[in-house]
Amino acid sequence: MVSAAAARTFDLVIAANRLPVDRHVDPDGTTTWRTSPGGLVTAMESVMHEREAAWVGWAGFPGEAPEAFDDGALRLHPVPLSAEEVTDYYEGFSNDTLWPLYHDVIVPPTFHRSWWHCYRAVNERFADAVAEVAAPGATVWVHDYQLQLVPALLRDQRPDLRIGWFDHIPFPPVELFAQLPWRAPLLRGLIGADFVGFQRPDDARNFIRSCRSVLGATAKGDVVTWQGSDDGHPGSAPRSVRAASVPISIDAAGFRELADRPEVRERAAEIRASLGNPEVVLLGVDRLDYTKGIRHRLRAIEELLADGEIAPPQVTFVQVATPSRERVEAYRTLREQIESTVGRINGDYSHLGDTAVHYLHQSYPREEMAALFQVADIMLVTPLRDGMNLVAKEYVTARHDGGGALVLSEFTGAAEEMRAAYLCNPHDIAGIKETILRAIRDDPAEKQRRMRSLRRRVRTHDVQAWADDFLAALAAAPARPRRRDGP
Ligand code: ADQ
Repeated sequence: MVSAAAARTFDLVIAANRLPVDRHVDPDGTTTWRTSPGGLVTAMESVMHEREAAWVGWAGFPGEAPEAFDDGALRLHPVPLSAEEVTDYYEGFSNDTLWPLYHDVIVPPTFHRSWWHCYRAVNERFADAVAEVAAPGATVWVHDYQLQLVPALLRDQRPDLRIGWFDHIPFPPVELFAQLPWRAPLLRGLIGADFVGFQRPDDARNFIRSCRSVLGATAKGDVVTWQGSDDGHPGSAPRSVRAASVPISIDAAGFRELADRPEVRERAAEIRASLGNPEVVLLGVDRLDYTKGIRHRLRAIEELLADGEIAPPQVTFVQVATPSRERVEAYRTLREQIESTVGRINGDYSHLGDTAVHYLHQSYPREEMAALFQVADIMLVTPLRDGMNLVAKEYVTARHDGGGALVLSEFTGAAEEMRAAYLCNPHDIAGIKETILRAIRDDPAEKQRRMRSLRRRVRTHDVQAWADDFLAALAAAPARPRRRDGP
């Protein structure tokens, strides 16, 4: 169902689970929309300027969707979700089936047929909404695991469109993907695209192997060809799709400028003083998610305290854990585990005025995040599995003073590019401990050399480059784009 206001059509259409704005209702009942902070919005702004573009997504609250409206040059098309759909499509199939399955089954995925039916219905609604607003021959960029059926559903209605899909999270090895009862329709959904982009080359390879093994498709290089099917289901026509890695990044210039502001530097000094001016501040910043390895990290910190290798007030650990998906059981359990572990560690190793672990379960403005990064002598980014991890890129960018050190899990997309970090296996507690100590004790010149190299990488591969590379690959697909350094 699309409102009459949707009669305008656009050459570029973005489809993502969420719109790039959040609704705020003031006490007097007036509604305002504020741009949500985040890399995707910035990246899209940079590709959408000078182009008429529309963004199709959920407005973030259940029930009837508002009419389409303009946000600057961007036309926003809210897609409605009922409360039941939020539970079944979003919290259920997206976050309790696909999310754990695509992150190495760190917790067991839940399979419910009713969730799948709902996921399909919501994907159909998104495809219909995009079909309404896309101009003839338009480019459509679909984002992420919540909308994997959209490419084929859209292709069936609108064969004239150029359709791309980008996967922000890992794509699992076929041995895990094959567990999914709906593996075939999901892949058929994706191969409706002309180009599918992934964070790492391994993710693209996993996708190609799944297409071969599950659908019997053939692959030549990074192009998958499927002969189609006569079963009449969505996405039955023969297709060729190219799959390659296009790693996402941050708005490096913007974040550097933010971190350089006098008020941010002053705030950093204030935070350091409030921690008692320790010699070494260790920092973790993550959404409170079981993929982020927070429990393993705390275990390593607890053992370092027990071994007497680190102790407050000289060394202190700050863990920022952003509230996340609190209606999903696995996330509630994780929060309890983490908070009881932090309580135990502080009970055993803190003294009055000297806290071993500072734990903050809150969201902060960008300025505060930049100040925190500047305080961190050692940044701990140790997910068990992560599509990319933008925190690692934000950290090195914020430390343009030349200081700091990054401890980075091998199982992040970021590790593929950020080889100069102190890499570790996040499952290996002894290994994390050793890597943290090495990062603390290494020669300052060696640390600076590593940080310089990391900053250069992020500066030259920023979010603008990511968006440009994706769109160039989409325009040329299934051939490779004519760029030397493109995906
Ligand atoms: P996420 O899993 O959300 O993203 P990440 O890439 O680290 O993970 O991005 C988190 C963002 O939230 C960062 O910009 C960070 O600064 C911000 N943030 C974290 N804690 C915050 C807090 N307390 N207050 C305010 N801001 C906070 C998914 C995938 C990743 C992939 C991204 C982008 O899981 O692997 O890198 O999408 O593709």
